[in-house]
Amino acid sequence: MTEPHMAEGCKKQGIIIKGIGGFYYVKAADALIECKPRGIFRLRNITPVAGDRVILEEEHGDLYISEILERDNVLGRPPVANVDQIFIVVSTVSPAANTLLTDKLIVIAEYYGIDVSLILTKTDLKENADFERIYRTAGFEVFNSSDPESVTKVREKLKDRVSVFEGNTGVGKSTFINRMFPELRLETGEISRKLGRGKHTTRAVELYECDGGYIADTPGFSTIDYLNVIDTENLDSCYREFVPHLGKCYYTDCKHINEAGCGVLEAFEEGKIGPERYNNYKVLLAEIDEFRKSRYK
Ligand SMILES: Nc1nc2c(ncn2[C@@H]2O[C@H](COP(=O)(O)OP(=O)(O)OP(=O)(O)O)[C@@H](O)[C@H]2O)c(=O)[nH]1
Ligand SMILES: [Mg+2]
Ligand SMILES: [Zn+2]
Repeated sequence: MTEPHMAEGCKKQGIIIKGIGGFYYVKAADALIECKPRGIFRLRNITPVAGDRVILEEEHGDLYISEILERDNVLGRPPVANVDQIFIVVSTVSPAANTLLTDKLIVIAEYYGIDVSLILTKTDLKENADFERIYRTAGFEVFNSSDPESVTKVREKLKDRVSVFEGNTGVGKSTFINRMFPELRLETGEISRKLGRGKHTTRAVELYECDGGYIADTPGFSTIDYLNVIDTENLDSCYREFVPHLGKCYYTDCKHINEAGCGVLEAFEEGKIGPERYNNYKVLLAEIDEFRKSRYK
């Protein structure tokens, strides 16, 4: 640990809550400190992000970010570091639930080994039993916003952890967080108005302290990110219901499309892997393949 008072000045450790226009807001002990990073980060092309655990050092009376502690993980656009768990929020209407987009967000979480659960919203307007079934069968916890206990159950999972809420604009991320923590009064918006402006209501990532942990409301995550993270070699291991069958394939580099002796296809034919997720896997595999070829040829 750092000494509270050192010869060259004061050092503190904290966590970046948000970054705006080159300034960072760092929560250290009970204080919220506005500061800038040392110039060395720019020289090394390193950008501190929300969720980073950092060391602050005093220089000429001001505190600067002098060190970024090793990250457990860092999610892409918008960037957040050291994420313990992800809630993917999906609405039944405006916008309608889309399993392909959902899978693109899920595979990133699976790739990094981050806990991931789903929240289905706007079920008061329309239900989507298929969506719930598809993801429960695949092994995910799916919370339904109409279930009176959903708010309590999700809130219990937030304790002492850094949790990120992601999903398409207008699905109700901020609304759901407000239901758990009304005191945050996050801005929410009418979808039609937002689409008209072409803007997200939530504009930047910000971490909020809650129950000993932090939650990040985000303006949605880019579903393009998965292309930069995942390769055709490891997509299968990001489909959790495939994992018990992966060792059974005859070919070690099996892609589970039409190969003989494929354990995944066998499980699919036996109904152990659902058709929606399996079809999405094939679409993602083709997209990744296309992307890699166009980039490396
Ligand atoms: N009927 C109904 N409306 C909801 C529900 N959740 C959210 N909404 C409405 O959907 C609109 C968008 O909600 P937001 O919470 O702003 O959505 P968001 O996901 O935070 O959107 P961005 O910040 O743009 O990413 C608002 O008008 C909400 O009132 C729900 O469960 N039921
Ligand atoms: Mg929002
Ligand atoms: Zn196979």
